This record gives sequence, C-alpha cells and structure tokens, in this order.
Amino acid sequence: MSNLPIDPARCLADLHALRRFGGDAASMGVRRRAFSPEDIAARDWLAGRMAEAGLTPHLDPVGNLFGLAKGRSLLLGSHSDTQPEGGWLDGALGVIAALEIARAAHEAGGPAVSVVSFQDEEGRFGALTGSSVWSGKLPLAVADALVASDGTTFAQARAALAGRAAGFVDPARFTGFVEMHIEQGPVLDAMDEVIGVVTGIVGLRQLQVTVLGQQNHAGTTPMAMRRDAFQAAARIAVDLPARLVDIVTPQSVWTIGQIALHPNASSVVPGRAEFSLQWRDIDAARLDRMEAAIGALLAAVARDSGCQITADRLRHDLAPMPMDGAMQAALGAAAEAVAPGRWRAMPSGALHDASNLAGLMPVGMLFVPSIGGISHDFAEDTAEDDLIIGLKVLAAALGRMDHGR
Ligand code: HGY
Ligand code: MN
Ligand code: MN
Repeated sequence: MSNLPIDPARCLADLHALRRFGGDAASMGVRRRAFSPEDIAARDWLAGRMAEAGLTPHLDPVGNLFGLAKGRSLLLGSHSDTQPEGGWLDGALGVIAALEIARAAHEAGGPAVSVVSFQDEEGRFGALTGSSVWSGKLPLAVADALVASDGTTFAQARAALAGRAAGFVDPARFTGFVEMHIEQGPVLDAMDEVIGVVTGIVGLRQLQVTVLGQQNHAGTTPMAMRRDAFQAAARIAVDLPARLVDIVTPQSVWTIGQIALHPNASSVVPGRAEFSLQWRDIDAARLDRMEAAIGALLAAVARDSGCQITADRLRHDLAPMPMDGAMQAALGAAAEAVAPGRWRAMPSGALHDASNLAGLMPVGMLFVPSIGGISHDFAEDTAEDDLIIGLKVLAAALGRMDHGR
C-alpha cells in the first residue's frame, strides 16, 4: 500500500465543499458551466485550497487552473466544470482526489505532485476545450470563435478572467498525468467491482446537421406537398441504426442529443431543423466507416424528402487514445493491493482530458463505480466507501510509478 498520509475525511469534506458551488437544492446535482459565476467562484476556492496544500496556483489564459509543485512533478487532476444538469462527482472527483494526494505528498516531503482543473471539459463551447488548447490540439484563435448555445463566444467568456490569468504552463514540467474519474457507466456497479483501470479512451466525432425544408401552414398544406424539416430529421434518426448495424459493435454509440426546430410552433410545418449527431468508438477505422454511412444516409434523406441537408463538423476530432502501459500496470498492481480481485481493466466510453495529454506524456486513468451507471444527471452518485478506495489506489499507484525524476 502507500505510505502517503492521505486523509480521506479531508478529501470528502473538500468534495462536498466543491459541490456547493452551483449545487442543486433538491439533489446531489450541480450546475457549474464553464466560466459561469459558480465556476469562477469554485476556481477561486480551489486556488485557495491549492495554496494551503503548498502548491502555487496558476490560472492560464483559457481558464485551466493548475496547483504547481516545485520543479518537475507528476500531474494529477481532471475538470471542475459540469454539464447543464451535472453530477457532483464528474470531474470534481479527479480534481479533489488530486488535491488530497498532492497535499499528503507535500506533508510527506515528496514525491512532487501538481494538480489541475481543466476548463470546459463538458463542452459548453467545444469538446474538452481547455485541455485541447493547452495540449496544442486546438489553436487558441479557433477556440475563441467557439460559440455556446446562449451565443457567448469562448473569447468573451475567458475575458472575465483575463486580469488574473498568467501564461500557459509548459507541459514539459510534468512527468506524467493520472486522472481519477467516475466510470459514468454500468459495468463496475453491475459486477460489484470497485476499480477500473482504463486501457483506452474512445474517439468522438460530431456533426451539426441542418435540414432546410419549406415552412408552411399546418392545416392547408397537403401531406404530399410538404417539405417538413422535422420529418426529414426524424427519418435520419430512425434509419441510422439500420445503416450502422453491420459496422458497429455493442460498445459503439451514437447520439442525437440536441435539436432545434424553426419556427417551433404547433401550427407551422417546420422549415428548419438543426441537430447534433455525435458518434464514438474505440477504433478510428470504425469511426471512419460510421461517418461514411452517416453521410450516405443524409444524402438519401435529402433526395427522398426534397429538403436541403448540410452537416458541419462542429468540433475538432478526438481520436481514440490508448493509456500508457506502465501506468496501467502501476494502477493494476495498486488496485490488486487495495481491493484484491475487485477490479478490472476496461475501456472508457466517456471522453476525458487525459485523451488530450496522452500525446504529450505518459497518461493513466482509474475509475470508481457509478451507482446504477448514471451520469450527466443530478442523480449521479458513488458510495463514499468506493470514493475512498479509489483515493487509496491512486496513492498506492504513485509509489509504483517512475516519476521520471
Ligand atoms: O461527453 C463526455 O464523454 C464527457 O463526459 N464530457
Ligand atoms: Mn468528466
Ligand atoms: Mn462529463
């Protein structure tokens, strides 16, 4: 096990304290969108806790908040922004567990551990925006032009922090990155296991599809004469599974999560439908094949419906990313030491900032269970005993990692 003097009660207290920034009164849920007042207040609080832990708080130009140890260090962390109706642990767990490990390491005189809370992992503006810019995958000028659903640009949002932001931290000061996260899926909970050692993170692609038909009267327009944008969009949604069935595996996923109709009135045939179409898989070639099938379906529905259908790739591609082998071995050995026989190696169906760092340094991830597999919902939760087991595994893994001193 680890000889780091971690303090589970202190870690849990900080988790509950962080939840209060944007906490929903009727549940354990949280609303803490990137650059919202709640998010900025949470970052201010986090910076204070980092300073108390012996770290140097450092806010970069896109809102990533680092707590820096002296010299080269291992970086631990995740994100503290949430979905519109987020869970209290998605991202927050990784940041607070990192803070606890860094604090204990500082108290023990080493190893050097830094902490990060990346900004806009949950995609109010882009996908994993803060770590994508920091890792060099997304040019700042491109990120600044990203627009949230309320019309705010990334540039406008980050301007709120401009007075306090310093420069970008050099990734070369870190020997590796480890992100602890809730599974957000059903596997560990269903198998009564407590730790997942992540083997790889899926890739994600997303299109913003626009269907242009003919706005018209819902009473006088004969069905045969309509160019109904919603009916065309619905056809795409209904026909997609049959188009993908020979390409995908049971782990492949696709989602239409956001749709807008114009003029969105009950007595008007919709003239315009705009919706997001996102798909994920662990295999890049399969993502390509899924994209080709989606393109063929959009063309077929345009032809059959008489609607004009266009699709813009809204977000930069996030390729499937394997986790570092040595980090997986260290995390697996730590899991076996702390929770013998109650852990598994597994892929991540969710995206994580770790994806962006995997090209810069050795990266590892570990999961704790999500009760009922629920996440991106106020009901997201994990048993506190399981949170502490995860913290102990993270601490035990540190002693098994070569920090590249
Ligand atoms: O969508 C995701 O996988 C991440 O939780 N933002
Ligand atoms: Mn997350
Ligand atoms: Mn999330």
